[in-house]
Amino acid sequence: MPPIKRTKFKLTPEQLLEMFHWLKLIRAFDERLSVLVKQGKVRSGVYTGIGQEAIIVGTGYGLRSDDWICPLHRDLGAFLMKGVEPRTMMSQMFAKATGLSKGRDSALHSGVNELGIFGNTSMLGANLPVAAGLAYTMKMERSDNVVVAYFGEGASNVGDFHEALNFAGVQQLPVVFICENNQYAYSVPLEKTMAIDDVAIRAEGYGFDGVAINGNDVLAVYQATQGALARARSGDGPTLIECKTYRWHGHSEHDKAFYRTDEELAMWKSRDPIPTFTTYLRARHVLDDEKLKDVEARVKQTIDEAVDFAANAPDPSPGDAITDLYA
Ligand SMILES: Cc1ncc(C[n+]2csc(CCOP(=O)(O)OP(=O)(O)O)c2C)c(N)n1
Repeated sequence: MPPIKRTKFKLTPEQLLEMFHWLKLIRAFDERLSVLVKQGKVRSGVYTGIGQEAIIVGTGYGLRSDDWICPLHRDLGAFLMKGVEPRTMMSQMFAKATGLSKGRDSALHSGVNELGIFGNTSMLGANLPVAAGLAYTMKMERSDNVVVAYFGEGASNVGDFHEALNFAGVQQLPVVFICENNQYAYSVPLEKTMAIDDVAIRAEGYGFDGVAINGNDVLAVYQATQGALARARSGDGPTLIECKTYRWHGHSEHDKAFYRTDEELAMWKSRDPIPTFTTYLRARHVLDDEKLKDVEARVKQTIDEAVDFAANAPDPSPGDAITDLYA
């Protein structure tokens, strides 16, 4: 048998194709949601991450099932990668009884303990001290699990971010902080919220490494994450990875994003992570027309099935409103 060709990160052609499938699936999930919002089918605010998928795939690929993630509002793809079925995620967005929180929240605050997904709250950055706390537990239990915590550059300006990084640095916690720097915090551009160019340099103030990378390059994100995970697992503490990217849609689907220019959007669309990776895979003979068609057909089938399932799923029953309470 000929030797398996691998990338320098030891990814086989099958694994590269799997990453490609994830990119396409997460893009398609968000794109369909965007349409469904306009059709009035979604009972939640929708904050798509279209254009930012390489960050979710590059960080999520290769995470262990007993690692934890702390996602924020724009990270629905991270739920999928960590094992939530697309039909369950779609049900969640439709606020159906088959969703994660059984139709009892505005869709964005659920977690799944069994899958290692910590539900976030609406307060920006509040997931980061929680991530540090989770990582502290892992350290106390002497496990080699890691927490991956996501946040936007806007969230890096709130106090919680700084407290979390400080604690993680002091305690050398197994946590990887992933900044999705998409250039805007709602309508506010980066230069109006920070006097520095790179969020990554904030890590230095807390005694650990920060690196700024191209967040639209899935392999660059994967490589940086793998290094950070290895350090965290071996007790060498946290890392901050700032992924430079751009969100194509408004802050949420109800935001027309008039605060930015068409030229700026076009420039970032030319850096779309999916065609870039497609070209790479074709050049390495990992992807051809037939395989591309196959991936696209599977993605469409998955999304169609998820929407069908969610649309036909039962609504929550009023009697369930007070079940699953802790007190
Ligand atoms: C503490 C706090 N302040 C303000 C808000 C309102 N808010 C929600 S999302 C958002 C912008 C977030 O920007 P960023 O952190 O860069 O993430 P992005 O949405 O760009 O992914 C703001 C200001 C909030 N939810 N919490």
